[in-house]
Amino acid sequence: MITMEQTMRWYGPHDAVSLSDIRQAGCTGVVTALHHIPVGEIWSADEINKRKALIEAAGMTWTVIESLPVHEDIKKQKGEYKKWIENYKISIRNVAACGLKVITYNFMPVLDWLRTDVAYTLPNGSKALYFNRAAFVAFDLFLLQRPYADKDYTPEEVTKAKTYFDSISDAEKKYLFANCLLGLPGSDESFTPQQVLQALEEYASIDAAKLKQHLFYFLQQVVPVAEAAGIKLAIHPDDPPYPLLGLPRVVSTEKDAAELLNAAPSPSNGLCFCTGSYGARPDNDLSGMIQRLGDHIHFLHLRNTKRDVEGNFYEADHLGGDSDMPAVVKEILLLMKRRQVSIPMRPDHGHQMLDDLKKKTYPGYSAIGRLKGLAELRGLELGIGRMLDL
Ligand code: CS2
Ligand code: MN
Repeated sequence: MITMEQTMRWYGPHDAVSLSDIRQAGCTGVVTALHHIPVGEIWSADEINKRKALIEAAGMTWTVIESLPVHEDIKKQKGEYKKWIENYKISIRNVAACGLKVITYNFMPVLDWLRTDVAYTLPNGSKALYFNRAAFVAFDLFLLQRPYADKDYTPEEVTKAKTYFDSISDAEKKYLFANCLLGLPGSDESFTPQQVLQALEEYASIDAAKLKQHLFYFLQQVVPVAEAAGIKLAIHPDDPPYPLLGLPRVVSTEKDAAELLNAAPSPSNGLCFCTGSYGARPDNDLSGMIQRLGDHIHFLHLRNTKRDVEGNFYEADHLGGDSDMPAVVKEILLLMKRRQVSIPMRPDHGHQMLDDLKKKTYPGYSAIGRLKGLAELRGLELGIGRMLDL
C-alpha cells in the first residue's frame, strides 16, 4: 500500500516547535522555506544546503519548499518583474541542484490567508482560526476605511457589519484590526493600514482576467525551467477562496486550477491541493477535483472547515467540519496507487490546545493540535487502505 509521506511545516531555527518535536510526531519529512531571504532575491545553493543539513541532522528530509514566494511586481507586471522572474528561475535551478523536488507558492495579491480571529475559543476550550464575515466587512468599512468598499457589499451586509461593529468594545476593535493586518504566515511583522491601502491601490487597474494573464505568463516562463530541472511546482489556492478587499483572486475553484494547468502544460505545472482552502467553498467538489486533476497534485494540505450560511467559517477538527475527509483520503489513496507515487502531505494548521495554550506559536502552527490532526489522518489512511485492500 502506498501511503502519503507525513510532514509538518517548520518555520526554521526560530520556530517554537523544534525539528525533534516534528520527528516525534511521526514525520519523515519537513516543509520549510528560507524566510530570511527577501521576496524576489535568489535562494543560493549555499543557503539551501545549510537548511537541508539541519533537517537531515534531525533524521528527516526536506520534502517540500513552502513557499518560494512570488514578488508582487510579478503579479502586477510592474517595475522589475522580469528581473524577479529571472531570479525565480535561478532559485528553481539551485533548489534542484540541492536535490529537492517540490516547490509550493501562491499567487494571492498582497495578502496570504486572512482570518478575523486567530484565537477563536471552541466549546472545549481549544482555539481555532476563524473568519467572521460581519467582522471582516466591519474591518474593511470602518477600520481600514477602504475607499468605495461599500460597493462590494449588499446593503444587508453593511447593516450587519454596522450592528456588529457597534456591539464590540474598543479592545475588540483593536484585536480585529490586528488580526486582519497580520503579516504573512511565519512572519512576526504586520502590515500598517497605510501599507495595505497603498498596496490595494496598486491593484486598482488589475481585475481577475488581468491577474490570470499575469499568472499564466509567469507559468510559461518558469514551468519549462522547472521541468528541465526535475522540479514540480505546486500552487496553493486562495484562502479564503474568493476576492477580498476588492482584490482579485484567481486560484479558488476547479475551473481556475484547470485553466492554469492548461496555460503551461507540463507535469511540472502542479497543484498544492489544500482541502481547507478549496473546501471553504461549498461548490468545490474535493473528491471530484482529486479524480480530475490528480495527475497534477504534488503536495497535500489536509484541513477542514465548518461553514455557515452567513459566510463565516472556522477551522474544525481535521476529520470534522464540512469536508468529507474519509472520502478525500480514499481518493488520494486511489490516486497514489494509480500513479505509483507517495504524495507528501501535511496537516495544515491545528487547534491550539493543552500545553500549547500557554505558548506563543504562529497562528495555526502549534505542535499538539497538528500532531492530533496528523495522527487522526494517519489512522484514517491506514484504515481505509486496509479496507480497500490497497
Ligand atoms: C498555508 C498558506 O498557512 C497556511 O494557511 O497553507 O499560507 C500557504 O503556505 C501559502 O499560501 C503557500 O504559498
Ligand atoms: Mn493550505
